[in-house]
Amino acid sequence: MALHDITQAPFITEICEAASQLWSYGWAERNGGNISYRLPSEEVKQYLDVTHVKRKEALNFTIESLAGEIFLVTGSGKYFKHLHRNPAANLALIRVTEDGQYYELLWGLEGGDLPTSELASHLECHRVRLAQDPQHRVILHTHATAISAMTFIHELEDKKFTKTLWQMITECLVVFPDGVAVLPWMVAGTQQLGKKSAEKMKDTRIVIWAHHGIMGAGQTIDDAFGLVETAEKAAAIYLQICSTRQAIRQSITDQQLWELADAFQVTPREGILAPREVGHE
Ligand code: 2HA
Ligand code: ZN
Repeated sequence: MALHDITQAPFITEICEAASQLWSYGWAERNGGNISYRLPSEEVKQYLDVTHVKRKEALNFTIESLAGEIFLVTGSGKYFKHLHRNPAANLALIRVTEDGQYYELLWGLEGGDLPTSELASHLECHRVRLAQDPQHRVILHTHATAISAMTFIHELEDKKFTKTLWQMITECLVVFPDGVAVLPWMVAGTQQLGKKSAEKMKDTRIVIWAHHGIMGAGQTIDDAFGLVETAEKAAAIYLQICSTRQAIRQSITDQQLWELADAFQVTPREGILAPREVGHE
């Protein structure tokens, strides 16, 4: 079977478009941010001889449950604003080996560079999200401005942070009823950050890294991006309210959030809203 031109593959176009958008939002300064996209091997086979391995590198951790999985990932040190100009230099298609200790480079990184510095976080989060949702495909990390700013003034506690976001715009509870998780500051690119993020991703698809950025998980790039955009919008509103130095006079009440959850048939993460008022069941 003749192979199609991989640079025209929808998965390449999608990741390049997302990177350009993240940059245009101001959330991907310099080489900030990284994306990984799990691809079924049948899809990749239309563009590539997947038996041909360009190089094999140690992961420095073991992740057996992802054995054989193929990921399209952004390269370490690569600028999102330039990704679309040369996908073969800026992206990598990697496959986790059967023992879960190495990755095989199938395509990309033509300059000899490495996959994203946050590979440990990405793979750990994929492992956890996949266990929750077999349709899971994407982990997206970006330096979302308002969310990062909010981590300087808001308590870094999952439930409180979630509730504040839910109260900012109606959309939040509907888009992320599972809430957000927040991690204290940690060194970027470490396995510790990966492990802690993955622990949080058992219960939520959004993990905020204090004074750094945000991670979103989704079934598609749009899905992960949409989560991040929605949380970021709410954070921007929160900051604008704070900057007025006025006391909040009214906001969406817990009872109203329950009504919203009913209307959109979502289940708010437990322990965040006060119990429903009697008579409003
Ligand atoms: O530079 O965003 O977290 C890439 C990053 C590291
Ligand atoms: Zn980052």
